[in-house]
Amino acid sequence: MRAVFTTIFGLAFSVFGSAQMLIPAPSSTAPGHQIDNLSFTSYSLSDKRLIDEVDVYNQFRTQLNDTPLREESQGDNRLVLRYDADMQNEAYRISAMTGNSVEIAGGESGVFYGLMTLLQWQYAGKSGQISGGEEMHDAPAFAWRGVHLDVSRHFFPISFVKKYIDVLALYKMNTFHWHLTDDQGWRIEIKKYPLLTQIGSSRKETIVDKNFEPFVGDGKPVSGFYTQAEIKEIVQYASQRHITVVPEIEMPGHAQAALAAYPEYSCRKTSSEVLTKWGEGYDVFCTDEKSIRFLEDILDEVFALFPSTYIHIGGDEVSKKRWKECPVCQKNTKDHHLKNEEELQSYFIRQIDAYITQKGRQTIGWDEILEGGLAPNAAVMSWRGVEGGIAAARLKHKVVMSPGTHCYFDHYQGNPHSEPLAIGGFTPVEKVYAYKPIPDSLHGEERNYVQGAQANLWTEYMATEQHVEYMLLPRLCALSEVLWTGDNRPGFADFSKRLRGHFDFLSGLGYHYSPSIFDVSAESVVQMGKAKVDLHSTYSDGEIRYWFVGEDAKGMNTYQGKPILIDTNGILAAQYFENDKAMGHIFTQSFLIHQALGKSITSSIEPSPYYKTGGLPALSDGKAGMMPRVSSEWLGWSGKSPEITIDLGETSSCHTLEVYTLQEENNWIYLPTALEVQLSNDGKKFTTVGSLDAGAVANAYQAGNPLRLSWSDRQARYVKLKATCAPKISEGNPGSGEDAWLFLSELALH
Ligand code: TNX
Repeated sequence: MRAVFTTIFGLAFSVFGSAQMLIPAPSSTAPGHQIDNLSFTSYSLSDKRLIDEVDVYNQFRTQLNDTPLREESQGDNRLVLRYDADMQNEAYRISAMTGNSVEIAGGESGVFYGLMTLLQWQYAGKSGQISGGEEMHDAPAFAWRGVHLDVSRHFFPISFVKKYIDVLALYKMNTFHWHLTDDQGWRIEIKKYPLLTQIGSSRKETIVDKNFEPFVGDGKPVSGFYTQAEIKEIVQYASQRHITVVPEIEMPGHAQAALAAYPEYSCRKTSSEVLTKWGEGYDVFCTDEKSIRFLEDILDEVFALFPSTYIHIGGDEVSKKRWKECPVCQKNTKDHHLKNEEELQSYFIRQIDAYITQKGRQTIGWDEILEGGLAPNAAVMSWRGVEGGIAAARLKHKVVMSPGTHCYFDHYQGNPHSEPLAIGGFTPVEKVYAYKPIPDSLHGEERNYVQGAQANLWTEYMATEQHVEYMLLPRLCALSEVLWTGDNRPGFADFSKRLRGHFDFLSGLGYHYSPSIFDVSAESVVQMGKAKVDLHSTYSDGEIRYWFVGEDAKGMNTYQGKPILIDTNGILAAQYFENDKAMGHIFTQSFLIHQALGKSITSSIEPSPYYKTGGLPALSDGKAGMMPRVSSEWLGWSGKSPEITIDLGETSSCHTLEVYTLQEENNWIYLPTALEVQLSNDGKKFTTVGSLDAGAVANAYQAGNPLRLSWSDRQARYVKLKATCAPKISEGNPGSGEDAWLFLSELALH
């Protein structure tokens, strides 16, 4: 009966129409015995231990308002589960049997994954019940299929941690990285050091949005931690779902909550407070013996709670400020012939690594642990890009990839103008799907060191459970296919079709998700003084509707696939609809129609390569930067004052230049300290017609609105703007001593 297996590309899916719904896509299927429907009433087990698997499966059935299966050793419509000793741990096979019964055979974890497949097969289809007709053979591409959760920045109760683990299991992830400690809160009970939670788990308030300077707090004290009993419960819960919980205890940095409780393990021995704003504190663990022993004691309790081989010890973003001033740390540096604080960090981590190794476990840390020399047994989690991972693999150390570019689920997943506030970045589901965990620059043996990848959910900007789910889903689905199906995955177009059935499936299970995949995107070009806009949506079953904000009389139009012509200032809005139901967020883009639209622009100084998407033409493309800032809409100059010239191509009359600029001092972006407009007919001799000094700029600036320079009507072919960048950032401000940035998005001439 076992026919020739085909890879996912050559499947006869259309014949049976079942595996279409599965995420991650199975590695191979072959036509099998046909069954008429997948509505089982009973199960039978070849091994008593499999009852754990059935319990989880039944729990999902109950949540989906279906009745749990009961045990029955014979009969039709039966689910037969058995271990197959010849199969790899995570592999499974599903085959149809006579009498509408189905058998799942698999390795130790494989049977469970087979059940998760079956569950999707039964409930993630559009119409509920689907008939199956394939024999499926499935196994993962990668061993580390991870998702992390930061419970320090915002605390989440164990009920939510369980719900989170459930959805990881549904998508066959096998590692839950629990970020339990950080500057903003210590969340794990340690019996030997009760103050860690008595003091370290509470902070007096939390920063509101991004109000760093001046600081705005919400004035609300918060606290929360997990007792050891609760932690055991979670470890057990995860294990029943074939998920390993990897605990993270941050050291030597990100330790301010711990040091608020036990300042004797800091360099200055003075008490600091649990941090109330995001970012990292200066207070880190001292490198003295006493502090190392303290951490070893903590690790002893961690070993007892978590059976995981890997223990994550953080190691990221360690401020070296205190170590530089600390006599003990400086003595350590000298005594151990260390060159600098990076080597001192390595000295610290090596001792912890030795302890973890001695206890039969393995260290994993963020890629900073490479600095100053990698500890002998440590694995590396590469987050600052993939370079750390590449370096570690070349040193023959195991690696988990988690680069910010593809794996940071705290980044925006749609247009920031319509998404809830996030830390920044842009990581839509399509980008996650495109991720390749093994970098091309690794060859042969080196490639085997890459264990897999992991999504990170840092919760600075996720205060609620719903918001965490929104950031996780559906990006989790994409990452699960990257890691499970690997290079055999069938592509984003196919994935996005399968994903459709999962939205209702996830809602049915009570999860929130981001609908950003339904959002409309736009591309525009300028032609003959007008903007021509094309709209696009991922799905095409429904239609895109568009309208102009504030012009209700025009009402909604259905986009017909032909460019929309815009010849007056306005805000274009668009949204994707299916059966009259709005699906994604509303897309908006403000268009400015003016005399310099599409005209050639030159600058005495090119914008910085970091902020020049679209290049100088972006200054005359009709698109003003909107709030919050999206990098692609702005050009930036660092510490430089450009002279920008617009060539209108012919002499024409003008009277106003509107300059779209930006003030975001937290991000080192300052208003220009002077603006001057000059006109010319020949491009050589320029006459000044308007200017604003620093005071006038500051007075006139309103976020989202332009600065206006006007003069009485003049004929000119060339219009020059001289923009003076602010001086170096002054003391006491973020980025003090660094060059200030000047940002421009549009120069609108009238
Ligand atoms: C960097 S990723 C951090 C975290 C922050 C995160 C925000 C890493 C190892 N450290 O402390 O929460 O950026 O994206």
